[in-house]
Amino acid sequence: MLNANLRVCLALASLVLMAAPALADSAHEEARTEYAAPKSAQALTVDGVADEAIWQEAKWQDIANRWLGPEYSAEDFQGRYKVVWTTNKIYLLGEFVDDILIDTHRDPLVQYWDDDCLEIFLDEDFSGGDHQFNHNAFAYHMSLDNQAIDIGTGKVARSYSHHVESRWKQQGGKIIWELAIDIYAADYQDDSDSNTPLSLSAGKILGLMVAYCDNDGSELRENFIGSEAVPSGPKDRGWIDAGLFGALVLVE
Ligand SMILES: [Ca+2]
Ligand SMILES: [Ca+2]
Ligand SMILES: [Ca+2]
Ligand SMILES: [Ca+2]
Repeated sequence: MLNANLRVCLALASLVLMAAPALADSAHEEARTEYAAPKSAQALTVDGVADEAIWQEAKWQDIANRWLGPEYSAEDFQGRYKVVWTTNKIYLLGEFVDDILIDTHRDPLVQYWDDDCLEIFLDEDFSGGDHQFNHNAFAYHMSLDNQAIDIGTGKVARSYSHHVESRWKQQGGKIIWELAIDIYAADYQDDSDSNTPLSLSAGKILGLMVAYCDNDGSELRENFIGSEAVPSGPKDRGWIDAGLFGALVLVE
């Protein structure tokens, strides 16, 4: 039989559990964004032109948390993104203002974060946790030549460009960047050709964070600006810590 104190403790614990928001868990920082992505019946054309009707149904999410570098102006950088999905892929639309586009390191595996670079962090099962040298989550660093680079389990950078179809276009002073991304689970094997992208369905929750490395002519990137707030610790640690990612909810 439970004693009275223990019974009170258990009652309080269950109240706390009931009161907690669904997406607050110990694996993630508090106050993560929650993005509801609408489903597209058809595959989209990845061409940097957002003329598919489904894009009108998705809401914009700002990329406005300054993780590294000094204050910047609206002419220097602005960014926001949308997401839609199909059974086969996640589609991301980025809209950016960047006054100078730069790709100094022509080798895609060298200092890719110090060129202008769109970073898309994806955690297939919203598990949070470390993903530096494993595939618990991916951090696709998209270069201006549309390559996707991340660190593999061999602890060196490698190309995952076969996971991401990417095209961008300038339009009215803005960069419209459209991407289609295959989603892989944590059991992804580098150097294997038998990895299979997951089939997606409504109700699934993934971890997602989007960021931009802005360089306008410096040796190192000038700003690193992301979609999630980083309340404590190193603000640029998304490439290691999936606990910073927001929740991407797939809805019908
Ligand atoms: Ca398109
Ligand atoms: Ca800039
Ligand atoms: Ca994971
Ligand atoms: Ca730039």
